[in-house]
Amino acid sequence: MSLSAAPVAFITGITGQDGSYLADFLLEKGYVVHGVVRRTSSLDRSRLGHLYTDPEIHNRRLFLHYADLDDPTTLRRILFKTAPDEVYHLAGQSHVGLSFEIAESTCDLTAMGTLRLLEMIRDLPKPPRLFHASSSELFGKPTVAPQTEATPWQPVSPYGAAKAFATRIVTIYRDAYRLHACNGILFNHESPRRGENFVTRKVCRGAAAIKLGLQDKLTLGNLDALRDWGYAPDTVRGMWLTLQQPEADDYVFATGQLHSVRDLAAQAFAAVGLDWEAHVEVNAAFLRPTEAANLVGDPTKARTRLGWTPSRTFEEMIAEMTRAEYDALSKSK
Ligand code: NAP
Ligand code: G4F
Repeated sequence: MSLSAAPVAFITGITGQDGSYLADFLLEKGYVVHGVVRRTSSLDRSRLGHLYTDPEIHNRRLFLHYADLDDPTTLRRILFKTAPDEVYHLAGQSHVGLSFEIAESTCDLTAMGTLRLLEMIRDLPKPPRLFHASSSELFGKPTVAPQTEATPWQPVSPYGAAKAFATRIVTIYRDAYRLHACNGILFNHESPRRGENFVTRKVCRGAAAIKLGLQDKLTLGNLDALRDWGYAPDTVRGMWLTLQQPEADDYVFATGQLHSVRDLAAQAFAAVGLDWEAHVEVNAAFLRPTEAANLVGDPTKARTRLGWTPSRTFEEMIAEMTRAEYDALSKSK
């Protein structure tokens, strides 16, 4: 495909777990990819390192632009200049626990940031299709399980409330202005590229570090918490499938399987031949003021309409993540 005929994607949050996998996926499909990066004091963008260092890709098919979700004039200019066919809106403060500590900025970026982006898209001469990364945190403590696209929302965190606003405003703009705007209601999804302060990565890294003698104990919060943990590369495939449909719509992406933090610890420690109970301790500092519960998704709509299915089991994914941590820590030892 010649570059001028290639579809153009625009990703907010390209340096994150999902953004980096989505960039890999879209480049593989022949897209030209534009990503938004924030100016920080460090140039370390390790999740994109393999793309950055490839001269066939960086600045030829992958372009990074400085902007921030709270800097609409810059974002607007880049959107006009790049004229994307598809926008994937993934940027935001994504840590639920931290949203209680930095509530205002979390809500501003996630809720108002999405509204501002919709306003920009609405003004473009040819409005692109939009995918918004919504969350199972919308549901809070639902009374029905599993949750579908029709399950009522009752968020219990600042993060969840902000995602509820963002999700609803996407639907409103779809109906009011006929934008091809879609929500993916994403249940937890993990990978070796997950942020280090999310529980799966923290546990896999802790197990590997203890095995290598680099750490004695692993300190966690609520061991009874249950989550529907899927695999991030599967989720980004779902994002792309969502935008290829003729009609804009919302889809749940989930595995339908629940596991506890206890199961997670048992699985990760077993992957390095250790007994988790000998090494894990609980500290109330990691408990949250209120905690979502009973979050398990029903991906029937995504399966039947998009042909989307998960490619990994929870056990396979945790084994892969623990192996990746073990290999990385062994090299740095
Ligand atoms: P992540 O790894 O935390 O990545 C978040 C991305 O947002 C990073 O690229 C980050 O940039 C960027 N960002 C944060 N604040 C920004 C700002 N003010 N301006 C511009 N960019 C900003 O999150 P993820 O796991 O990839 O998740 C992607 C999206 O899906 C998020 O919106 C998250 O809330 C949502 N989601 C995720 C899950 C999940 O299980 N992973 C489930 C449901 C929904 P820096 O690299 O500079 O920090
Ligand atoms: O890994 P977590 O921090 O993920 P959480 O809160 O479910 O949020 C993630 O998934 C959401 C989808 O529902 C996304 F919208 C959101 O952006 C993010 O990606 O915590 C998972 C569970 C929680 O119940 C938490 O209380 O693990 C429990 N937990 C127990 N000990 C811990 C810890 N969580 C963290 N981060 N650290 C702990 O030490």
